[in-house]
Amino acid sequence: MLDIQNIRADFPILSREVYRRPLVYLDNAATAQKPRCVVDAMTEEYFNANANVHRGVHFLSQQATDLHEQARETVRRFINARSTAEVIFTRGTTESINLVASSFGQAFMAEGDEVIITEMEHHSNIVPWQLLRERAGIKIKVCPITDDGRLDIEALVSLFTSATRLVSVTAVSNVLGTVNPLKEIIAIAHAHDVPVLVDAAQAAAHAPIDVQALDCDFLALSGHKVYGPTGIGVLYGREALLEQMPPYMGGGEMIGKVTFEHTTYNELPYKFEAGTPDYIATTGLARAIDYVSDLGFDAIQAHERDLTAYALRQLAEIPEMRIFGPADAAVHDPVISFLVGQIHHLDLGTLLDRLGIAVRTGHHCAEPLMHRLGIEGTVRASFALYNTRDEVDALCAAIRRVATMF
Ligand code: C6P
Repeated sequence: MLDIQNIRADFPILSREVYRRPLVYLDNAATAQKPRCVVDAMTEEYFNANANVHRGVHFLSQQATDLHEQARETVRRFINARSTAEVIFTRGTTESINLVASSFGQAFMAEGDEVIITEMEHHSNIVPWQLLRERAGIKIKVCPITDDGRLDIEALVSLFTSATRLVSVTAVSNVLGTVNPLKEIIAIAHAHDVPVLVDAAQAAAHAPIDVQALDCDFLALSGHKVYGPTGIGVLYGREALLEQMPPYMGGGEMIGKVTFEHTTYNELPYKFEAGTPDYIATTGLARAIDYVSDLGFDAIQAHERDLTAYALRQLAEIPEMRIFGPADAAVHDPVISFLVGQIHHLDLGTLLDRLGIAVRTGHHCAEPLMHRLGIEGTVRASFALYNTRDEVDALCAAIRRVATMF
């Protein structure tokens, strides 16, 4: 069991007020709040060990490099990659997917080749493939979802052709909360000799990731959604594939030897890490991973599942409530999208904010999914390990109060 009150004390922002009301922060799918230890680790490095990494022979540079590479090892353990060569630091999930679209696309995709994505993808897993389509003439195939917000696996199977080169799928929908059956999807793709990229942006804070057990070929995540700093993310890639892919960006760090005529590239993972990395953020990310790992995913999942099931039940009792996504809490991460009667999502979100409740409104960077659902947007409440049933109650009471105004 998590000791939530103690945990909340680790997150100073949770005790602030907005509009003279206690903050109820339910926008964790957009970004999670940070425990003090993450910010402290970064401050400590800035004040005591700040120097550029991989470049200097001096003491501080060695120390900063050690911290940076230890962080890589922490990430490796967190996702169970075989080697740190498979752990590339990026700015976040968006950059990780762009890296694959660009570099994998250049190495393995030509005109007429196909990538399969799904109807529930975030724009970050749609637009990079459209850019590749413009550049290289690839085709994008879209796996539909069922009416209750799950992937239509039969339809997915029928999308494979001899031209399919990659499946790129989210682990968890940032709108519907749907937890996708990744192992099944990956097994289907591999049966066609097609690699799979997993967008784990919404998954990483809620369940353990094991890239070897999943057998995925690429996996992208963002530090800021796992209680870590902004501006840092990870791309896991299978070494054999990464070896065959060209660099994404050119510059310092990613090179072996440079002449005006020719440049050789650094070994993995540095081949994909041009320029000074955000080594302070990697320290923060490692500390966040330690924090989550110390609490343990068993306890985190038990708490968040309870919260999700409770929230689904309580919300469903509100008159004219429409919840999108699976009703089954077992395949539902703590992300709940809803609409109430004819109230516009923006109005509802704005009035909830005035009552101290932070939720997200709009299309959630998933416009094609909104089209599929036949709506413009939703209100989205998303929970983290520090949220409580009392906060769910506060949300429901506030929704009821707003509904009476309309
Ligand atoms: N979703 C949300 O409020 P970045 O911005 O690179 O850290 O993550 C992009 C991203 C990719 N995939 C999924 C499934 C996501 O949910 C996100 C980020 C946030 O839903 C911000 S739009």
